[in-house]
Amino acid sequence: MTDVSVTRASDLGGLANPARPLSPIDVGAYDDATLRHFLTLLFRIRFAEEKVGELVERGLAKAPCHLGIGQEAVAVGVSAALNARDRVFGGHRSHSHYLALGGDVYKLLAEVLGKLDGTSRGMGGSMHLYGRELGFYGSVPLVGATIPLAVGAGIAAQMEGQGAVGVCYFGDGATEEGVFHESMNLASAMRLPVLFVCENNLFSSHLDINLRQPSDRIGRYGDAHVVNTRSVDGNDTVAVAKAANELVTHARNGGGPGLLEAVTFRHRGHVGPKEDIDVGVRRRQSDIDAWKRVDPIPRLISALRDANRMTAGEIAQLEQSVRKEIDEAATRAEAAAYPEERALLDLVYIGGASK
Ligand SMILES: Cc1ncc(C[n+]2csc(CCOP(=O)(O)OP(=O)(O)O)c2C)c(N)n1
Ligand SMILES: [Mg+2]
Repeated sequence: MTDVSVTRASDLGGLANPARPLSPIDVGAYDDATLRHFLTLLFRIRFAEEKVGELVERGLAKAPCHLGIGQEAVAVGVSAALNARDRVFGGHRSHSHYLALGGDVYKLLAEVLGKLDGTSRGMGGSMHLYGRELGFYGSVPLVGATIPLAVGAGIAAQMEGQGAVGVCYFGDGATEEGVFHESMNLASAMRLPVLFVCENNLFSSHLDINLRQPSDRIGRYGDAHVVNTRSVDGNDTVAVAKAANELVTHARNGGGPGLLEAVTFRHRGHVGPKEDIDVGVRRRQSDIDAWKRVDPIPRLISALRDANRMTAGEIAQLEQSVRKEIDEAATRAEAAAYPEERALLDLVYIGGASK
C-alpha cells in the first residue's frame, strides 16, 4: 500500500507538526507532589495499555481494544482539574480517561479480559468502562454518543448548584457528527458547566483529518458555537492541565462551557496493539516516528530533571514500582473468575437477577 501525503497547510499553527521547535514543559506552577502524581499517572496509563496490547496478542482479550499510547497527557492534564463530584464520559479509547481519574488497574484489566471483577462486571470489555465512585460515568463505543450525556450532566450540575461540571472526551472524528454540534449549541445557549475535550489525533480510524475536513483545527467549532476554546499541545501534560483548569474554573463559576482541543497522536493503529494496522489511507511511518520524538512521557521527565524536581534515581524507582503494580494486577486479572453464563442478562434491566 502506498503512503499518502496530505500537503494542505495546517490551521493549528504548528501544533500538528511534531517537528516544530518545542517550547519546554513549564513545571513551575506545580508543586513536587503534583508533578510526581502526573508522572505516576502517565506511567500507569502507558504500562497498563502496553499490558492490554500483550493480552490482545496472547488472545486473552476477546473484545476490540483501542490503545491511546502517545495520548496519555490529555487525560492526565484534564483530570487534574476535576473532582469526584464531576461527571465524566468517555468513548472507545478510554483506558486513560478511567485511569487518570484514579481508576484501578486491576479492575480495568479484569474488564478487558471479561472477568467478574471488571469495572462493568466483565460484561463490556475495553470499550465499556465505568467507575462512578471516581466520577467516571462510562464509556461506550458509539462515536459521539456520550457527548450529549455530558450536556445532560451539565444540566443536572446547573440545577444542583454545587459547582460540578459534565465532561466528555471524544476524537476529531466525532466532530463530524451532528450530535457534537447540537450538544455544543445547547450547552452554550444554556451556559452549562460542560467541558468538551477533543483529543485531536489527526485521524479517524485510517483517515487523515485533512482528507475529511476543510481545516484541521477543531477549535473553530468553539468559535461557531460561542464556546470558550483552547487549542493546546496535547503531549504537554502541564499545558493541558493549565488550559483545562482555566476552562473548568470558568464553567464552575457560571461562565458556560469550554472546548479543549488537545492535539496529539496515537502510536498504535486504530484498534489493537500493532502500529501498522491502519488500513486504506495508511498513516506514514515517518509521522509515527516524528510523533514518538515528542512523546509526552520523556518530555515531562526531561522537564522534571532540568528543573531539579525529580532525580533520575527517583524517576527510575517510580517507573519500576508502577511496572510492578501493572504486572501484579495482570497476574491477578488473568487468574480471576469469569461471570457465570446465566448472569448474562442480569445487568440489562434494572432489578434483573439471575434465575
Ligand atoms: C456512530 C459510529 N460510527 C462509526 C463507528 C466506527 N468507528 C469507531 S472508532 C471510529 C473513528 C473515530 O475517530 P475519532 O473520533 O477521531 O477517535 P480516535 O479513534 O481517533 O480516538 C469509527 C469511525 C462507531 N463506533 N460509531
Ligand atoms: Mg481521532
